[in-house]
Amino acid sequence: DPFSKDPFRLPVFRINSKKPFNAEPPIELLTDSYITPNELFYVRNHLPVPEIDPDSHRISVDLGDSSIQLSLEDLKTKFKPVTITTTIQCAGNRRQEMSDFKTVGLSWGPCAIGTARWTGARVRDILLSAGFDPDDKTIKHVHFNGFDDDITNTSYGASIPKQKAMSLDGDVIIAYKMNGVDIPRDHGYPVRAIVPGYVGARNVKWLRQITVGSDESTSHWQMNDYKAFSPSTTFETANYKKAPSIQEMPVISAISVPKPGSIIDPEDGMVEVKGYAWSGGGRDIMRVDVSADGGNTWQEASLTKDDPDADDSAHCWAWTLWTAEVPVAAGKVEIICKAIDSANNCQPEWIGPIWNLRGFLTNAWHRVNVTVEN
Ligand code: MTE
Ligand code: MO
Repeated sequence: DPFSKDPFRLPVFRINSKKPFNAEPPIELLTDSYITPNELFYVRNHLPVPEIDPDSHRISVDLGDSSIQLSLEDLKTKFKPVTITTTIQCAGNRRQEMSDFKTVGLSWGPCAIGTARWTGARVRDILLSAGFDPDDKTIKHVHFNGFDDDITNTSYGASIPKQKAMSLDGDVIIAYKMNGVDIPRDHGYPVRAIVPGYVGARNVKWLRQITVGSDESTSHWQMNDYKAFSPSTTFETANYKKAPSIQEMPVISAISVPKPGSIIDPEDGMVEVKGYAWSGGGRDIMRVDVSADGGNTWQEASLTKDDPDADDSAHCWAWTLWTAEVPVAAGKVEIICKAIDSANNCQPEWIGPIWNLRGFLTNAWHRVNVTVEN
């Protein structure tokens, strides 16, 4: 069993797949704290968790005509450490809502998302120290390869635009700490790429190699996965070559309290609703609206954000937690939330127009059905 060396996980996880391990924390715990505890951070593995000896592990930076090997010690001592607080979200978060229709993929609820403080070295600094010429116009992508292999000995890999990797405030780092401690094995021990504001899939765990190229990574996960299609595209007509890779993520929000199916005893006709909101690309959340009457009236939520002095970033990479007091009538009630980001992007009302056969990027208004007592 190639998965026999996988680490221990908390039993509270909602497991979507055991081998490889894919699990999300329960919704009622997700927004309990601004920073997601490491042991509650969702796990999305495509392959067995590799066993890596931190002393002998080397990250190979291959630039075609030159190459350097970095030990963990090199990474920690030769580059200025930076700490970046970012939310990471899987492209399949909330896929379950699309599965009324035909989709392929793990049936994620709304908790394939989490926020952590990551400490590491900037990819920009690493590439420059390896002799990379940022003005080389032939290079357009930076590739990351992991240490986790499949049966054909191909490892997990992904790439991001050079622009993002080399930008001073793109905050792409090779992290060796997650919330101040060694990164847990499930999350990439000893080192992983952190690509803030981008889809989870580019945050390559168990990093063993950084390369550059004129094209995107040829990895299966860059070429034939993590691409969205029109609602009318079928498995027969899906053209993966033509479809662009998902990179920056759209605006999303979700309700964490109350839980679907709850029976609520309101206080003075009001119910407290909580949740998260996030947008990709470093965009902040400007507003969250909550309704319990089908969208006739909306309450503005109060927002909790990251401490702006906590790290070196000029952007808002991390989520906003929110709370709203919403008037409710007795009976069956649907509570709805929607967020607006700093580019005034809003969420679509329902999943119909954004449905895609892979079930990616579910960011429609989030709806929770409850019963309100008299
Ligand atoms: N990196 C490697 N090496 N192998 C993987 O399977 N999964 C990716 C990404 N990096 C993956 C990986 C996907 S799809 C996501 S959503 C995130 O890691 C999940 O990170 P987490 O498990 O720390 O939450
Ligand atoms: Mo993912």
